[in-house]
Amino acid sequence: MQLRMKITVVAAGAALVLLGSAACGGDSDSDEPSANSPAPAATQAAPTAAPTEAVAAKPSTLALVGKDILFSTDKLEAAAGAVTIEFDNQDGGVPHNVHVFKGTDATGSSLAKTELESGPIKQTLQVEMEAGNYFYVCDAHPTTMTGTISVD
Ligand SMILES: [Cu+2]
Repeated sequence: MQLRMKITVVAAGAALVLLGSAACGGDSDSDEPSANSPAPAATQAAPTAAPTEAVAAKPSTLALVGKDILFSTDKLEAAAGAVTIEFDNQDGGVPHNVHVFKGTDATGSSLAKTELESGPIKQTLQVEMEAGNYFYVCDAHPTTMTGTISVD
């Protein structure tokens, strides 16, 4: 019983001290050269960069350019699912299209194609693709304008 009373008294005293310092802290604080104190951040070590490289997600939209009677690439990669091929035929007066087949050549089943149209023109082709390999070709230039799409 006595101990508890003593603790209560000490606590009350501490509260008074806190109140007193708060009351006195008003104007005198402005004289402190707090702006000159060193910034603690300067001494902190730079965080080490995580060495793990994030695996880039395969795109679902593929850009393909037709120029000088060539495709801009003969290898594309896409994520399985709905794939959009944005074909930009930059050859003025030259007809191109994009024709997609299952497999690695035009002997597979035809999945989708754009119409043969003279450039400059932009065409969009949407194809539902499961994981696997696909082949694309321009029907007007099947010997020079071909490529494969790897989907997973
Ligand atoms: Cu072509």
